[in-house]
Amino acid sequence: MSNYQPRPEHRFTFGLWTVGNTGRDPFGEATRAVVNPADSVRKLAPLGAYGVNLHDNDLIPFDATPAEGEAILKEFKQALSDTGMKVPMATTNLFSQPIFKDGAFTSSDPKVRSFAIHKAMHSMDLGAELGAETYVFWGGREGSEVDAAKNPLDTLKWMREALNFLNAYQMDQGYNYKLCIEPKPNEPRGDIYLATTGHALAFIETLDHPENVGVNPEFAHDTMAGLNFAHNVAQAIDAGKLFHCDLNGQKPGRFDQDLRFGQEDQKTNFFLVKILEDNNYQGPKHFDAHALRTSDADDVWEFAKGCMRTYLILKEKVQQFNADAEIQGIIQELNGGGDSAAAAGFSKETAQKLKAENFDVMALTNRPLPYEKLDQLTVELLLGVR
Ligand code: GLT
Ligand code: MN
Ligand code: MN
Repeated sequence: MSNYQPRPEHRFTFGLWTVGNTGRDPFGEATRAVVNPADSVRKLAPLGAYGVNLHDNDLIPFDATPAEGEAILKEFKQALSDTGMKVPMATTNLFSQPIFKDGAFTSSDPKVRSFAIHKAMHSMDLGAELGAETYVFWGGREGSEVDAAKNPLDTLKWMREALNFLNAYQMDQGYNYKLCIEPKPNEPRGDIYLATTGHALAFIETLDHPENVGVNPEFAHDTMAGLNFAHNVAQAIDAGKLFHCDLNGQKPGRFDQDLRFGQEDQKTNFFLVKILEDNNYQGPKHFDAHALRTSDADDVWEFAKGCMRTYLILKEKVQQFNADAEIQGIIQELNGGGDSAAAAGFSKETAQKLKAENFDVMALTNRPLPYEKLDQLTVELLLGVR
């Protein structure tokens, strides 16, 4: 079996909204037909995916009657049990309906905020029924264009109230969800609150149960903010907060493209896969992307295969990088110097000793840093000539 054959143990997942994307954008209508969620499950399973994720309304339309909802759920559950596919993550659509045009948890209307929490509780029930273990909060409409309209400190308070309430609800129900905040800097709002992974990490510590809340960072979102996604993922791992990860492609300075994983910037993606693999990240690798608007229904499955295959190719490159004697020799030479005086912690004695120490500043300044050589070796490895 080829090294690039996806298997369920790789824990690759796709949102129903990703392979089900119809190609609609702000300037044009759909270019593909609506996909039945049960069909997406049956298509993804033989490709080697582990599962699908969903918003409440990806599966059960907002205006479905209870009887219609039941029938859809039955068909979907049948597809899951026939294929062995899982639903590891669920989330709430708090952005499509016009009632959320000025935010859900951060609407200035308390009734809208209450409705958003009501909708999220029902959606948590649905996710739990399907076996989801992670519950994501992407605040797509939680933002502003007119800063005179609301106090951003109020919006943080409202967001905190909602997340505390919903976490208490799910604990009370015995659902055992891990909650994740998914940050994004803008789009569809001019500015979205909790704009980046770092913002979310800081906010989580203000919640009632920070231990139960982590992040679901997305490559495209932090890249839109001009940030280094691999660095942000590292910070989430360091904080013990990488509960889930959204992988896709994005060019900086563009609209939210949600491109196939690895379509752009293979070097950053290589270091992202390296961070995940070297740190034994065990959560789902969720491709939150969609096929290009130009794709037909068949090409959508090429898109899905491509996301998983590129991840596995980069994983193999990581193994090659970690085993490359020349590359590892340079890294060892650069980083093998041991600890600084700070590593053992502060004491009056060590501080005094350090203050009295004489440093050979010229020698330290002139230590060789062969970064050109190291980066070229990395590039050659990635380009397949090494
Ligand atoms: C939407 C968004 C994604 C979020 C999804 C979860 S929906 O497609 O662009 O990044 O992960 O709500
Ligand atoms: Mn996105
Ligand atoms: Mn996402």
